[in-house]
Amino acid sequence: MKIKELSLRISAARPEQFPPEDMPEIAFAGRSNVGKSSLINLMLGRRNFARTSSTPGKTRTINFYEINQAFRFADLPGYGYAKVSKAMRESWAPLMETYLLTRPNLLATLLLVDVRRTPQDIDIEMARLISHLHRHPIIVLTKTDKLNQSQLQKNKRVYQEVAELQGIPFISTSTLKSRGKYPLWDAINEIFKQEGLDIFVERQRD
Ligand SMILES: Nc1nc2c(ncn2[C@@H]2O[C@H](COP(=O)(O)OP(=O)(O)OP(=O)(O)O)[C@@H](O)[C@H]2O)c(=O)[nH]1
Ligand SMILES: [Mg+2]
Repeated sequence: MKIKELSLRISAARPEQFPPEDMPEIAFAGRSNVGKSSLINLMLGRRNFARTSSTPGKTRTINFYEINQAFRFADLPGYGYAKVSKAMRESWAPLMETYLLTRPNLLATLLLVDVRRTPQDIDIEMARLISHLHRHPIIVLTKTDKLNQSQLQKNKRVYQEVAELQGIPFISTSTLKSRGKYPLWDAINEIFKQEGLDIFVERQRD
C-alpha cells in the first residue's frame, strides 16, 4: 500500500481515551527531545504532521496517528527530561505504563536514543523492559548527522553492544539527512509479515 490516508486519531491524555484496539500499533518511545515526532514525519513523508519542538518535554499525551485505516503510530511522551523530571514522571508515567504494559494491539516498539549520548541507565532500563514485554523491539539511533564518521562508528559500536545484549535489532537514522527511513520501513514490513498481517507499505517518493 501507499500511504494515502493519514490522520491524528486522538491525542490521549488518559488511558480511557486510547482508540479501540482494532488495529496494530507501532510505538515511538525515547527520551524527551530525542526526535520521535521528527522520525514519524520522516517515515510518513510529511514535514509537519507530528508536532516537533525544540523545547524538550512538550508532548504530554500519546498521539495516535492512523495510516490508511490499517495501522497506527503511537507517539509517546518523552521520558527523562531532568528539569521537569518529577512532575513529568507523575504526569506521563501512568499513561506510558498503561500503554506499554497493557496495550494488546501494540505490535512493535521503537526505542529512540540520541547517538551523541552514551546509553543512560534509563535507556538500558527501557531496552530491557521492551525486549521482555514486546515481541518486536527495535533500537533506533537518532541525529547521526551530528557526529563525524569516527565518532559515529564509535558510538554505534556501543549501542550495538547494548542492542545485542538484549537481542534487539538497531537502525541508524537522521531526519535532517533523510537517513534510515527505508531500513525502518523494511523492518516494520517484515514484522507485519511475521505476524501474518496483510500490510505492506511501499516506498513513496518524498
Ligand atoms: N540534526 C538533527 N536534529 C534532529 C533530528 N531529529 C530531530 N531533530 C531535532 O531535535 C529536536 C526535537 O525533535 P522532536 O522530534 O520534537 O523530538 P521528540 O522526541 O518528539 O520530543 P518530545 O515530544 O519533547 O519528547 C527538534 O529541534 C528537531 O528538529 C536529526 O536527525 N538531526
Ligand atoms: Mg514529540
